Amino acid sequence: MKVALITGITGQDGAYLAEFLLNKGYVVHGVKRRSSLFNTDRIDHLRYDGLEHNPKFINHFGDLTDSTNLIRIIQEVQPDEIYNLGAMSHVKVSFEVPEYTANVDGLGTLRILEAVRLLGLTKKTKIYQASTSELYGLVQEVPQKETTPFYPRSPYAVAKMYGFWITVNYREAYDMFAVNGILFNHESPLRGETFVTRKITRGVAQIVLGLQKKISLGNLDARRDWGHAQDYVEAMWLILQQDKPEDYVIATGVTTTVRDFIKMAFAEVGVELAFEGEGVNEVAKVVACNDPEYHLEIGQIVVEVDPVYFRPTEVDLLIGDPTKCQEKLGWKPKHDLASLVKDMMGADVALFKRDAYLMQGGHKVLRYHE
Ligand code: NDP
Ligand code: GDR
Repeated sequence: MKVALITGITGQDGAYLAEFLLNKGYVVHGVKRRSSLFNTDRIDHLRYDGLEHNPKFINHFGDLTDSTNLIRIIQEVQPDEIYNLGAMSHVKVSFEVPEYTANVDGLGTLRILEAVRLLGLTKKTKIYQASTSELYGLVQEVPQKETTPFYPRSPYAVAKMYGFWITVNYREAYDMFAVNGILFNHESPLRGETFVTRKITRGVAQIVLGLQKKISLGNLDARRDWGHAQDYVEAMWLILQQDKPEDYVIATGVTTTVRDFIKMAFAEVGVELAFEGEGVNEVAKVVACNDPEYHLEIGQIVVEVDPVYFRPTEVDLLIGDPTKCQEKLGWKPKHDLASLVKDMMGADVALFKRDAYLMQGGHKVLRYHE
C-alpha cells in the first residue's frame, strides 16, 4: 500500500488529489495549517467514513515556513510520494505580501526537499512540485512549452521560479526523483472564491437569484488556458509514475479571455450579454434573459470594471502546449471549457439557491446582513 503526503491538503487541488489517491488505494497524509475557523470543508467527506474517522486519511498540523515540523511529519509518515501543493497561491495578493510568499512558495519547497535528503529518503520518496504557467509571465513564445524561457511577473511567480529551479537542482545534485508539473490554470466548483472564474460563477448565480446586482472585475482582456482541476490532479500522479524524473507542462492548448468566460457563465443560465465601453468604463448589460425562473431587466448592468483589481504587472496571454504530457504521460482531460463552466455554474446555482430559499422563508443568512 503506497503512502502519499500532500501539503496544501485543504486547497482545491489537495482535495481532488486526496480523493484520487484514496480511490487508488493509497494511505493519504495531509499537512494543514491551524486556523481560527474550520477550514476543512473541501475534505470533510474524505475524513469520515460514515460517523467514523477514515483510517486511511490522516491530517497533521503543519506549515511550510516551519522546517522542524516538516522534518518530523516526513519522518513519521515515511512517504513514497510527496505532493507539495501548499502555497500562498493568489497572484494579486502576492504583491501585498511578497516576503511571506517567497518564504512559503520558494523556501517552503527547499524545506521539503532538504527534509527528504536529511532523513535519508532520497531513494524512497518521490517529490512533485506544484509549478505554474505564471513562470512564463511576459510572453516569450506561443504556445508555452517545457523549453519556453521564464519571465515571471509577480512576487508569486518569482517565488515559484525558485521552487522550480531548486527542485531541478536537488534532482541533479542528489539524484532524487523530484519533478515539476508546470500546470496552467485549472478550476472547479472547489476553486477559491477570489480567483476570477469562481468569482464570476458565484456572482452570476447570485445575480440571477436576486442576491446581488453586479460583479466588479479587473482586466477583462487577460487570456488564460483553463482546465478542470479533477483532470489536472491525475496528471500530477502520472508524472510521479514515470521511470524517469522529468518536468511537464499540463494544459489544454486552448486560451479564452476573461470576457468570454463571463459570457459563457451567463449563457449557462440563459442570459445573453452585450459589452459596451472601453477600459475602466467597460460594462456588460443584459440583452436577453431566456430562463423564466430568473427575472433580470433588459439593459441591467451586471458586470463593471474596477481598477482595484488591476495588477501592478499583468500576465496577458497564457496558452500551453500539451504535446509532451499527451505523448509521454498519455494524459487526456475529460473536461473542456464548456463542461467546466457547466460544472461550476451548476454547483454555484445550487449553493445560492439555499440562501435564496432561506431568505424567502424569512430566515437570516449572515453574509447578506453585515
Ligand atoms: P489553493 O489556494 O486552493 O490551496 C493552497 C493550499 O496551500 C491551501 O491548503 C492552503 O491552506 C495551503 N497553504 C497556504 N500557505 C501555507 C503554509 N504557509 N503552509 C502550509 N500550507 C499552506 O491552491 P490550489 O489548490 O489551486 O493550487 C495548489 C498548488 O498549485 C499551489 O501551490 C498553487 O500555487 C499551484 N498552482 C495552482 C494552479 C491553479 O490553477 N489552481 C496552477 C498552477 C499552479 P489554507 O486552506 O489554510 O489556506
Ligand atoms: P491567475 O488567476 O492570476 O492566473 O493565477 P486569477 O483567476 O486570479 O486571474 C486570472 C486573470 O483574471 C484577471 N482578472 C481577475 N482576477 C481576479 N482574481 N479577480 C478579478 O476580479 C479579476 N478580474 C480580472 C487577472 O488579472 C488575471 O489576468 C492562478 C492561481 O491559481 C495561481 O496560483 C496559479 O499559479 C495560476 O493560476 C496558474
